[in-house]
Amino acid sequence: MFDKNKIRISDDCFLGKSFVVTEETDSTNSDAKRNCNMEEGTVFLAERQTAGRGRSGRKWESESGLGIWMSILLKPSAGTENVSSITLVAGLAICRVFRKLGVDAYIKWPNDIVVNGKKICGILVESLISGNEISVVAGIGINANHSSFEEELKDKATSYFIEKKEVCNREYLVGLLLESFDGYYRQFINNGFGSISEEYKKLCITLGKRVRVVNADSDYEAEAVDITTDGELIINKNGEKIILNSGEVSVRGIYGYV
Ligand code: BT5
Repeated sequence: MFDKNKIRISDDCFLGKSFVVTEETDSTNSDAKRNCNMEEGTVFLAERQTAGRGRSGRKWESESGLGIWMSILLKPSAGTENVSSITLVAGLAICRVFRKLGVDAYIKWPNDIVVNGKKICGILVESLISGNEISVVAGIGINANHSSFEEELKDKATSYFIEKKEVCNREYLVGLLLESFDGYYRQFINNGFGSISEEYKKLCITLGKRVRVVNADSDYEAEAVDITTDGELIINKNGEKIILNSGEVSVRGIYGYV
């Protein structure tokens, strides 16, 4: 079982002031939403999610004991229009931690971390408003110690264990993630996404790629060319410049998953 007492974070890290760890839950994002009256920075972790969620109602496979299924409760005072950038802030923070540990990670805009063309981590940011307070839940799913995946995921998912060929110390990784997220999140709150967008772009594997853009009422190919200072993706569709907000679309690779 995940041991919260083994998580090491510095005193000035405002994330992870308290932890709620459960053996089984439907979704840690739902746990965080149900407990949005708790203090900012509370972290919800579960060994197993029975209804782990991806974006747009997709399912997130959350096998018992093998992953880091975690949600962080945030209470930004910034307007709701900034909420979608938090997905990107989390992605950058996570990508940096993997790289620090020697895992060759990149960000697939907006919410995936990929290694060798496969997904090691997905991020689901959700928000809710109660009274005049906005709560944002940053849900992070990391495949830590999977040695294989079921048929449906085996071509597009990977894990820390598969990539590094060593067991992932999940408590250690959670500590690093919270420290990293804390730093980038503060920068974002104080100076906006523009202050970290150049760093994001360097690690964004989507840029320069031909992508398929899929949303509720369209499906087309385009070239991913840039990221705005608000974290939107700029694409070129046959000479037409289109700006995509992360909440609206799914961007897929033409040749494989990335
Ligand atoms: C995501 O959605 O990638 C967001 C995943 C967020 C999961 C965390 S876990 C803690 C918190 N609690 C929750 O309930 N959720 C968050 P999306 O981009 O829509 O990707 C979903 C797709 O990823 C699925 O349709 C599968 O193809 C694939 N997938 C599902 N489980 C996966 C896994 N464990 N590893 C890699 N890919 C997976």
